[in-house]
Amino acid sequence: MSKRYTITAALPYTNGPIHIGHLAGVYVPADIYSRYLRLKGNDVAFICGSDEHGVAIPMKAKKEGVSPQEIIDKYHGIIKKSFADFGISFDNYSRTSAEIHHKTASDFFKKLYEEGEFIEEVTEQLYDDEVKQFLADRFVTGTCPKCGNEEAYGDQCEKCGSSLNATDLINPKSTISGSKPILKETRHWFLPLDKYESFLKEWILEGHKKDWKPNVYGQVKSWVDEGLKPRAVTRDLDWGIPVPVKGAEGKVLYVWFDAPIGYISSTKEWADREGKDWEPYWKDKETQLVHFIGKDNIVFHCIIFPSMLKAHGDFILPENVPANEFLNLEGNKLSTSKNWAVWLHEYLEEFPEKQDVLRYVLTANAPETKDNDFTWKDFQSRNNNELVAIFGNFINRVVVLTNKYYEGIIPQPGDLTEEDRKALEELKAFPGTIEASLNRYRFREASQELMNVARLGNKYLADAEPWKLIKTDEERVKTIMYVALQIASALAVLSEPFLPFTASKLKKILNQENSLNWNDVHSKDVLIEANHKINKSELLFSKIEDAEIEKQLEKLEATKKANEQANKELEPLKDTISYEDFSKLDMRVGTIVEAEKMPKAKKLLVLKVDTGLDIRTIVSGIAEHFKPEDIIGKKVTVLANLAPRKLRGVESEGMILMTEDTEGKLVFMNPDEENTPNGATIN
Ligand code: B3M
Ligand code: ZN
Repeated sequence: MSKRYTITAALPYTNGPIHIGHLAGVYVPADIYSRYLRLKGNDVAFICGSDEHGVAIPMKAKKEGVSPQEIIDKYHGIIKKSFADFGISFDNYSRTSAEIHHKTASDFFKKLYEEGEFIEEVTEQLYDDEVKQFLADRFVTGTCPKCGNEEAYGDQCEKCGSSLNATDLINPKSTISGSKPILKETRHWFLPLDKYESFLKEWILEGHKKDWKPNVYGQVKSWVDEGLKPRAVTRDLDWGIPVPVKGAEGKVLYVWFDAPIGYISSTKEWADREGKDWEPYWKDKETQLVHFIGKDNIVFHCIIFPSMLKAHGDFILPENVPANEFLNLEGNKLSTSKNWAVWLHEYLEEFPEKQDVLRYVLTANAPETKDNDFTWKDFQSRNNNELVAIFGNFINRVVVLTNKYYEGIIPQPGDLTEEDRKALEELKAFPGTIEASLNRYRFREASQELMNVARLGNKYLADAEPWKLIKTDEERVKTIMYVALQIASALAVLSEPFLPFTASKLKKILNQENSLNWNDVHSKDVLIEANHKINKSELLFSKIEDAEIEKQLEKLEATKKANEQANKELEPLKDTISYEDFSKLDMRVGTIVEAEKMPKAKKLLVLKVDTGLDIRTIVSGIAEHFKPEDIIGKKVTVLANLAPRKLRGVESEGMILMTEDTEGKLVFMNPDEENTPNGATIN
């Protein structure tokens, strides 16, 4: 029976591009689910958009020295393109800066305001007196009162997932000026979450004990058990949706108030465009609403947004919120600021047309029940040993043999043997098996069941050995190839949610582009008919070589080094000296005129340096960083009155001044090449 579904995927903040963690945690599973539901003939609205409000945006703008509008335009474009490139099949991808969203969110607030659902209160909030600004959310960090994490934000601790008020933080610190905030009075509107405790208990804790994921259920339970507090839904900020109430000038809606309403506005935008009615997707009790999110968003989707929906009264509540845990990369937490990530736009440059490989690996290893690790080795081996060796190999054999024996025309089968029947029966069971996993949001399991369809095909062919039989029993081979082609055709349908690019290629190869849906694989005896002509073989997957993986690992290694360098503690300041002390140093501009390696010393070069006063010998420990021939002619700074000393028997008469770059490589403190003559002093 066809049902109506509204599937939402968390709205990404437009303060940076997206990486594999986003894809694995939210967008790939949401996409698999939506594609699967459509293939089952359901009515699906798969909804997303950019989250363009909140403190994250002006903060990023400040960092890049541009306006918030430029930031959201830039990243909205990049993110939207990444989703399209990876085949994330949103029915609509909107943005919260859209007019329709401002109006929808504003109306939502007004209704709650008019119905007296908010508490209006003047309270003391954190204020940065240096920059004259109230501090909330990411404008303030401090120690989490629940878990002790010293980098908790003013609205949430990302370590323990707690939802916080800025004033809960211990030792708060402004992220704008670094100063310690003072308390200052300001008027705000609060949603009294405590009023919704019994509703949440009944709806989630009693109603969804069995069907919600334990991580989601557990988080909700611990918050509700601790007792909920009123939560401010407005902010003193100049970026966001203005609070639509008299006397609220200069205030905007809290980003987590407006963002989830973005799901509704995006649905409206889609319906307007498609000539549909948006309301059943959000108001009809028969509609199944499912939110795909990461674990740090659980409180907002399971407590705050449902309380808002409940207060409003017109809307349905989510049927499920299958939040995922986090993905790590090579053992470390993914991090935008540390550049510890595989960025989607970069991946596609390095692995063009391998979107499905990444989709598959992220699904097969999805962080469903615990945090998981993405490694490039695993990526390579899943590609080479599963996609190439199992899926690709089966299809290739079937297609090549059909072309070779029958010029691509599917042969008429003879009587089916016991083995044939068994294989076809097993095949018919797969939609049900995969479905059972998908319906429980077990995408890893589902992806392995899909691979089992290809395994079934490989085993069938390996047992039947048509390539041998062709010499002795041509009639039997016709039946074998016919059966194998049924399996190939089923794969083209069942793989579509997981590997959409591959499925479409495969359908082209089978010359079967728009015919079958999910249930047909179970109910039809014939998926692809005798006498139908298929096309030539094309490679679905290709092997990934060690060198490609090495390259990725080296890239990460370089990132790690750069981070270490950036984090390196600066050397503490030395004791104060007088000007007299300083004036004792005789530093001069010089030019390296000769350079050679010191025999049997790895680190030392013997240099001849023209100091303007003389040409002298200086032994310098830079041999691991420079080749002698590359530095001849180089302008350098020389400490010329350093007492001479012998190094490996060579008297060194001075010192070349050096520093280190961000990667730890030595660099010369070299003066302007052209306009500083040798012998010029440095004061
Ligand atoms: N913008 C995503 C995040 O926490 C946040 C989701 C909003 S969903 C309504 O990165
Ligand atoms: Zn915490």
